[in-house]
Amino acid sequence: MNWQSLFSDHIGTRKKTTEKILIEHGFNGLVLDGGKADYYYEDDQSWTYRPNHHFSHWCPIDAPWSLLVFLPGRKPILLFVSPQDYWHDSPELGPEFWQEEFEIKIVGSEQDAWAGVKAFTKLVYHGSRSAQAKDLGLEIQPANKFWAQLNWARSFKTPYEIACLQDATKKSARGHSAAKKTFESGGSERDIYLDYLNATGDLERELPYSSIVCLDEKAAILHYTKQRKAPRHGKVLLIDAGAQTNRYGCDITRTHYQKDTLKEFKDIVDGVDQLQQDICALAAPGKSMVDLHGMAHEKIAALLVKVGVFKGISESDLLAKGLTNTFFPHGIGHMLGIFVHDVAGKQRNADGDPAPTKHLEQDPRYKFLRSHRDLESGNVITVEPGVYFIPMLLDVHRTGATSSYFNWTLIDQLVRLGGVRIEDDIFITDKGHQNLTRPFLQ
Ligand SMILES: [Mn+2]
Repeated sequence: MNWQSLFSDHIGTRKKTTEKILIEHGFNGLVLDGGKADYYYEDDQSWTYRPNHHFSHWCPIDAPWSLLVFLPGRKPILLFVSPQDYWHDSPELGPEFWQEEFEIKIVGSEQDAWAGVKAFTKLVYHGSRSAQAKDLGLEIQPANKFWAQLNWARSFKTPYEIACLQDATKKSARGHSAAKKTFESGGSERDIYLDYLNATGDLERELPYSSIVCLDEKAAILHYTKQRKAPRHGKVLLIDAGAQTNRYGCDITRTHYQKDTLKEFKDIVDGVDQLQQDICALAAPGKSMVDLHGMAHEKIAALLVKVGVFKGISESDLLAKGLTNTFFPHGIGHMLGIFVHDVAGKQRNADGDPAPTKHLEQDPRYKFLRSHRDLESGNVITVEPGVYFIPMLLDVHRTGATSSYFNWTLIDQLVRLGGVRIEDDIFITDKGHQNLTRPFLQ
């Protein structure tokens, strides 16, 4: 992998795109804040640092308190804060592949970094230290369109960004394989998670998002993050865990079962795995996230009828009555990149006009769909259908007009097994798509 040339092209694209946006809005330059290394309230212990997202789009390292200044026609300037301090290790510039693209100025303090932007005028600032930025005369509230345009640019990935996601996926795939083994040998959620981390070689603070490791009924809690020490010997494992490279994170979910798990549940896991791949196969320019989401509901309706969760009702009636929402209450996927739920998912265009599908936010089936975008070459999305047995959502149907369609005897057994989700990351290309996950993890 030639990171240096990939990164050089990536920065070339950033400069070109950003220059155009700055000129359109009458700014001379952009200041991206590396982010704060903040403390817990009244404590001398700090939060896990994470750089600001637009900073990470330009610069792959952790650089608390640092500032990146881009002035069109020049190399971007990195005012890198590296204080003299024998209590803490100072931030480091890290790998060399990116450094040639910047004019790097090492400064001793936050104040010195701010002083480094004083000489310039008409700069726009992105970051959370708006008071300091305002004092220096930086613009902190440009037109909404300005941020929309920067965010939109994030959804067209460069080859460098794809290489980062692939590298992250390789690590995460090692973790997922280890997690499966630990589950099969009867490990607890905690055992499984520690083995996941160990196999990736990364620390928890280096992961892109809080890992979801669920045995059995906990798989029905969409964002369950307890990682219990007990019980062991689960019948089902749902693990949603990623890894990062240069601050780009993959987002992968797998669901595994033991040989003696209830047959209907195993059929649902295999069925979701199949329909997930069928939906991935449709991902291409010209399709939209709304299409893929609708398709998932249709396929889930068919699966639930086939397995016998529903009885005496056709697939089309199931959909018409909104009954698949009970079992698949989230969206088919989202934009992926620096944020796990990346920016611009609901933009229709670069200027940030809302998608014409905005009305779908009122429709229970589409309410939690995080992106309504028409897919274009360069986008990276997740495809993550699921089927869950969530007591809170099922209980609504125990009485009333629709109750007789539900096979409660079976459902009560399935509730103990939680749910299923299968998630891959998909890169949309001119010709269709490339699955970024499956080459490394089945
Ligand atoms: Mn996801």
